[in-house]
Amino acid sequence: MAKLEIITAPDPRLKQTCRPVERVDDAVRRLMDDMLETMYLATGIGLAAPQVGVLLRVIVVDVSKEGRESSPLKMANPKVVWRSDGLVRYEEGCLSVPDNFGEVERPERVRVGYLDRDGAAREDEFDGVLATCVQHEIDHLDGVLFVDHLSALKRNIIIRRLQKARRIKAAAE
Ligand code: GNR
Ligand code: NI
Repeated sequence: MAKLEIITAPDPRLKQTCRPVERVDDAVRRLMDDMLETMYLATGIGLAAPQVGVLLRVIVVDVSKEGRESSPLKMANPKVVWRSDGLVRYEEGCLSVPDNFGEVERPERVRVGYLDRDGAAREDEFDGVLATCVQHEIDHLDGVLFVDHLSALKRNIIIRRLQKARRIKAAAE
């Protein structure tokens, strides 16, 4: 497995609609495995392919607590096929929007269709933080970041902070 570089906003690649995986082949399996390693090293609970610059509909998720047995999910072409009427608010962060957080309201439960690491079609229902995380990752595949769910005011504050952080980093190089 290999560690990949995580790209941060504002980057045009994070705003693209990703294309579906045609077949879960060895290259897709390797991408899934590398993404999971990258996510663990960054101590994230999910990661979408565009965050490592690959514009394919692939996500990985593992919300298990540190030290507990891990339960990674690797999905190609994930799609929400059912969402609950009930909504929950959750404080979200994103590895591509470092050091910024905001409360996002999303369906409390979702049912998701996807292809697993063996290319088999599956459907699973998620709740709790897993439901929030899977929806956050699927958003990435359509070029949507959690800041896009915030008010324009909050979004602009975060975008300006990111641009400033980038300027400071560029000046130091
Ligand atoms: O690590 C992450 N934590 C998180 C917290 C609340 C809601 C969503 C997330 S996903 C995020 C990793 C990430 O950026 N995935 O795209
Ligand atoms: Ni994210």
